[in-house]
Amino acid sequence: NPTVLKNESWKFPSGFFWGVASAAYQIEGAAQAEGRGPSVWDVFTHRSTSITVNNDTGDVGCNEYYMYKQDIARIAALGVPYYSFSISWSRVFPYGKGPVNELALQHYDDLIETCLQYGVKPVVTLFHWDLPLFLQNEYGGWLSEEIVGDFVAYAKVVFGRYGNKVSHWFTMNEPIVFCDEYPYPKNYFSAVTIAEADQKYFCGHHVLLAHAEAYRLGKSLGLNGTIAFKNNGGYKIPLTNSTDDALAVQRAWDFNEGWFANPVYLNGDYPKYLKDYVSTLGLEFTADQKALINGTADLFAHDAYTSSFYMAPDGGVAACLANSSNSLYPGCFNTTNVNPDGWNIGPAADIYTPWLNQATDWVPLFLRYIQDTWPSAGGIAVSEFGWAEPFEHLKTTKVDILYDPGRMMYYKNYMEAILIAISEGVNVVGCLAWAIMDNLEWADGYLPKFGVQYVNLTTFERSYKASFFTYIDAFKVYAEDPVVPVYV
Ligand code: PNW
Repeated sequence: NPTVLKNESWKFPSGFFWGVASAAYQIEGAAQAEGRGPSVWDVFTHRSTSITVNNDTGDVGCNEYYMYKQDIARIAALGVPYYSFSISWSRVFPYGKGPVNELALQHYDDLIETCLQYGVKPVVTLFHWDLPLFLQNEYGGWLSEEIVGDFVAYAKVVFGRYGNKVSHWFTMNEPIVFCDEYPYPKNYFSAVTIAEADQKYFCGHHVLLAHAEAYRLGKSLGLNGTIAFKNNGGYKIPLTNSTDDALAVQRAWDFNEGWFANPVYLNGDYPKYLKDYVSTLGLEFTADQKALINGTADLFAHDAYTSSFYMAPDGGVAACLANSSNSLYPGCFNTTNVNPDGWNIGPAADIYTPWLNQATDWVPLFLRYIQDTWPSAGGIAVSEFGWAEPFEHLKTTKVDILYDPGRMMYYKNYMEAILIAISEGVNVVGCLAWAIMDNLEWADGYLPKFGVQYVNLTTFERSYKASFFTYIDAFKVYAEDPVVPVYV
């Protein structure tokens, strides 16, 4: 029985917010509908040398743009209380800025009203990677500080329109991912004069300023929902107890989570090891900018899928730092999923998703690390977690597809891990399972399956997978609040 946990007195406290998540480009489709402008992802998926698996695109996606009423009804019928989705910037502003597209705003009006009608609280992300193409072409997108004003103008329209109907706002999804790959998707947009390896740090700098300005705007408008951004990354376990591995682990935190978390949660500034490097690029915040950025999140939202071992590069950290042509420079840390005895850190996910292992044993330590390192009065939300079932993309019969024991195990163990963390005093306030349904997994196309629902990409019929019930059962058994199915 997947819902029997270790200690039945453990509880998700009253008010714990939980649900399922999606992102606009991955599910909406309707790429040409109702005045939507192109985003960088439309170009990427349509280029002649497309890098997406099978030349897959988001043109039609899961057809969610036309099926959202059914999608909301389907989750409400299981008692899911929160739905996290993103708004497409290039629907609202087809050119990224300038004229507002009223049809797009009406679409999201109805999406949000439908949620509320079904008792499902909307959780909204403003930017989940689908940058309006016009802004990339005009000034290099996130590489230019010009984007700060355009992002805030977009935030102003969305905040103004949907205001207090949204319980939790996220400004950005995973800047580590989209800046790391900048210009995301990589190797397409010829960019400016900044060395390719350094572009991500310029992106990150402008993300922090844009996030902070949007947060301050939201507060000045008196929004009653929380505002934060979605950070991401796995737990980092030293491969050995050597001092060089310990140093490499700290460098890895600084170059990943700390890149965005230190400025927002600690002091408005970059963490030490990252700062050493980015200051050589002239990326330093003024005193006013530090004051602007510091404290601009109401909770710590982390997309916390997995864990990995981290270690010093071959030859050691110091030698790597002395050699800027080392492939691991400037981070100078390395990572592996296999420990020195040859054991994998946990079962591997789909072969298209090599960064993901089922390593839920570390989740309580991970959540404690976040709480101790970047304290947030609003607690921690696991804003995404999920599993790409091995070989699920090869299944052909519906019976096989809907039985997903790997994902059932992942959610069962993960929910147990959150309960352990809560029982040990970590303030975990919510979690959002990725994803509401199988969808476009970016450059990997529709092959990896992260959904708790299957989507037939020909008929667009949706079907619940077994793991969806495992996830919900955790709340039926262990939540102080009842799970209430809603039918309208
Ligand atoms: C997230 N990693 O991306 C994104 O927010 C989703 O859009 C995506 O579909 C989902 O996870 C599954 O991939 C990540 O390398 C990409 O650790 C990479 C990593 C984590 C999350």
